[in-house]
Amino acid sequence: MDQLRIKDLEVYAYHGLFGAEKELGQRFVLDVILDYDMTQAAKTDDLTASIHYGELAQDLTHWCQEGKEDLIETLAYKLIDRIFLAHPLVQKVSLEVKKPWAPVPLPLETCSVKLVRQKRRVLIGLGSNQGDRAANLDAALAKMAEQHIRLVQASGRIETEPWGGVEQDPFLNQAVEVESWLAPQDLLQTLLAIEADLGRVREVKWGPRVIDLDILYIGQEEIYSPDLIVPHPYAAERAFVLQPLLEIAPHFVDPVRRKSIRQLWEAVEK
Ligand code: PH2
Ligand code: MG
Ligand code: MG
Repeated sequence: MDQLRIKDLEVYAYHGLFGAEKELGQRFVLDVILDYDMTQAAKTDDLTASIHYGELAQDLTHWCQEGKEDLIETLAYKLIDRIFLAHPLVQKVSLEVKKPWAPVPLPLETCSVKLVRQKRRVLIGLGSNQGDRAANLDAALAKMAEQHIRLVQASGRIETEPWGGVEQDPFLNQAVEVESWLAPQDLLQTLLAIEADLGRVREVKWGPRVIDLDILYIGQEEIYSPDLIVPHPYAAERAFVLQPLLEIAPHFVDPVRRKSIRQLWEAVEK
């Protein structure tokens, strides 16, 4: 992908764990690389189709001087967030924050952290079978939008019989495609926090719930970790997942089963 880079922008700011750092301030040096397609700007010679590096440098300077974080990790994370919000065409941000005057009494050149975040397309399954189900799905989508999760497509909502053997009320299910720069674990934690916010308590496995937000697919990525498995391990066995997915992503190919949503839907028990 094409890249815009601002190398070693120096900013005087007040981040640090120690009181003296927050009072006296020190030098911070930013090395930022933005990935986005520059074809349109190059062919039209039009800056509005690209990003003005002078303005970006000004913005980074202001954003860096706005707060006082303990950690350069926090500073980098917040700066990346600001960049993605300000420039929707950016697909990936790599940001190194260096602190050459870090309070370490040893002969080093600089201490730094580098964070890299990229936008991903994610398919999420929503379900509710307690309370006002439609209002619960609405509230979950509204909260996702507040949390760096941009809605791209939404299926209609369908009423489904409970799957999994627990006797309970019928569900309202939906699937959405979203775009987010949150790393997969961060996205999972964000969705779990939204579930908790909406009053979900975890009692019975596969039991009744106010809201359930499941990561079904993250592009073609495969993740096997103790708290997150992607693609969702039961996606292919659940008509209540596949039917709404069929509406928004019929040709999406499950990277593990190597079948399209349409093929999975045709094979699932209904
Ligand atoms: N979710 C479950 C268990 N069973 N059945 C339906 N119909 N819809 C669901 O969303 C659902 C379920 C666990 O997440
Ligand atoms: Mg679920
Ligand atoms: Mg779940």
